[in-house]
Amino acid sequence: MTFTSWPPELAELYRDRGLWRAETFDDVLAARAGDPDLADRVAVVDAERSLTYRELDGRVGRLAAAFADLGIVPGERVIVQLPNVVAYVETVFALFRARALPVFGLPAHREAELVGIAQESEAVAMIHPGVLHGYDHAGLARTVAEQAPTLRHVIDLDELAALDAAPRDHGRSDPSEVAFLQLSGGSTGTPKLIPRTHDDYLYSVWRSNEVCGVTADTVYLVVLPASHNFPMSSPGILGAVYAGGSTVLSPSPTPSVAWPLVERERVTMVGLVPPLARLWTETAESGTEHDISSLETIQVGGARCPDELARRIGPALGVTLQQVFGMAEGLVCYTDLDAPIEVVTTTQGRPMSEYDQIRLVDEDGVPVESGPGLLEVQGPYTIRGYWNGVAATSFAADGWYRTGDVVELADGGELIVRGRSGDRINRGGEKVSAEQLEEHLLEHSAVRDVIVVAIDDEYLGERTCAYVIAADGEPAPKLPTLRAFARGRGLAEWKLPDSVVVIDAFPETGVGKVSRRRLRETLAATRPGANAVGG
Ligand code: OOB
Repeated sequence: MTFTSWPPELAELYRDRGLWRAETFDDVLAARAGDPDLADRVAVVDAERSLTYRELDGRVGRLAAAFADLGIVPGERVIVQLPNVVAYVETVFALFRARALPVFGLPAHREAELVGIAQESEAVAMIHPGVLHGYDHAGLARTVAEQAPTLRHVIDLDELAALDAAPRDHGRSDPSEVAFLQLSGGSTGTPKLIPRTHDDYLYSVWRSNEVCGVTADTVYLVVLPASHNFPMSSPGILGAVYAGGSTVLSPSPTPSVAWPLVERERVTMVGLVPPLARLWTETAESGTEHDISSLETIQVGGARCPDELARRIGPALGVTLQQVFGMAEGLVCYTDLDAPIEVVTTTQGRPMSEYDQIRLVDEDGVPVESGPGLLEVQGPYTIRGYWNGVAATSFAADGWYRTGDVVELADGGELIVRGRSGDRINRGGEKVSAEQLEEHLLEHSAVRDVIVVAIDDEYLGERTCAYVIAADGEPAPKLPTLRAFARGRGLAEWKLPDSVVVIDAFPETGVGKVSRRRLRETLAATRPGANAVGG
């Protein structure tokens, strides 16, 4: 187990200033359940079940004991690949109580992602949905277990519901230790696991609550996959728990499913990615029968929200818009709830902590006075290294995290995200590694070479386009063929290519050695309009 801690002088500063409060996630739940004002309030609810803080705490105690009975010991890793249901929250807190480390998988992950995650984390168990949207996760879990020798238990939702044992004392986690592993958005071949400690993550949670106005009266709706950092902690599920508010979990983000829940639970706050914000806005603009008037704040983040869309969200949905620019590695920026409309609609907000330190540099790491420049950051909730020290080049020599995002600073100190360097494509908030997709497509017999680039998309912001050189004597591969092939190699659905262009040769990049990155940049610069690129 390796995790890179903060330099001692910074850790001391963060503790001295009361940012790191030496609390654990389990302390927080136990304290809310033990608070007579909160114990009987709703903690978490989905379409079918609802639990108060007292009930959640009780279930967490029994489930934690059952995990211990399975032989899961403190420090061991457990992949949680569950949809947005109450059992998700029970499981995560039960693992915290048993002092095991949740590894946050997504229901959309398939063999390629899960095998990598299981191997890299040396997970001992995986908790999965069983059958979800007609997909057999049990079969997938077995396939993963065959390739990940550490995986001793695979548990589906039904088996999870049946787990029950007498609560007991599991001891207390060290708040400065790793609490869980989050996943990095744009992983290359090796999955990058993000170790987050109780101290640093809980700081990001309670500070988010301050900036976002979360209280015990907040009803937070989760429509994005719950494991994403955004609905998890910005301020998300954990923010709601920290404040003693309620979390509502929706199985789908579409208005037809989510809005009845908004109406029934009197939801006040939700986090959306831009494509969903557009869908919600357009649905509201054309009129709805659902009463969504309880909504106060809509947060939009995960990808750049177009200014034009940002201007429509507040009026259409009768809410305050808050832009969120964050990353699972740490730094989260918010626009203030009372910021001028111009700031809210054209910037991605300010770092939430006065202890966040940011700098802009050029490609060589040399500081640039004014932007745009590559954003680097260090602070009280930004990691200093990935799990097992992989991808060390993502960190500067002095330990600052190199985000890869190109940003500019507005007059008020807000960040404006202009783009990204590197090979990561942001497909409506879900990140695709061009390099990873290329590696898979290159295995196809009809592909001699391939470069994957982002092309603009009105709805998603960006989508993927694979420029393919066909292998000699093979027919030019078509889009459905390559999508089926990539799916068959176990890639998650959102990573499959959106379009394919067959070309005879890649453009000259002007460098002696062919650089794939330069090729990607050249192709992206000459990319045809989205409509011109068909399958
Ligand atoms: C969030 O986290 P990740 O780890 O899935 O992705 C982080 C990356 C950022 O480096 C940036 O490239 C992009 O996603 N991003 C945005 C953005 N928010 C995230 N790009 C432009 N505008 C935005 N508002 O996506 C995430 C984590 C916590 C809170 C919110 C989002």
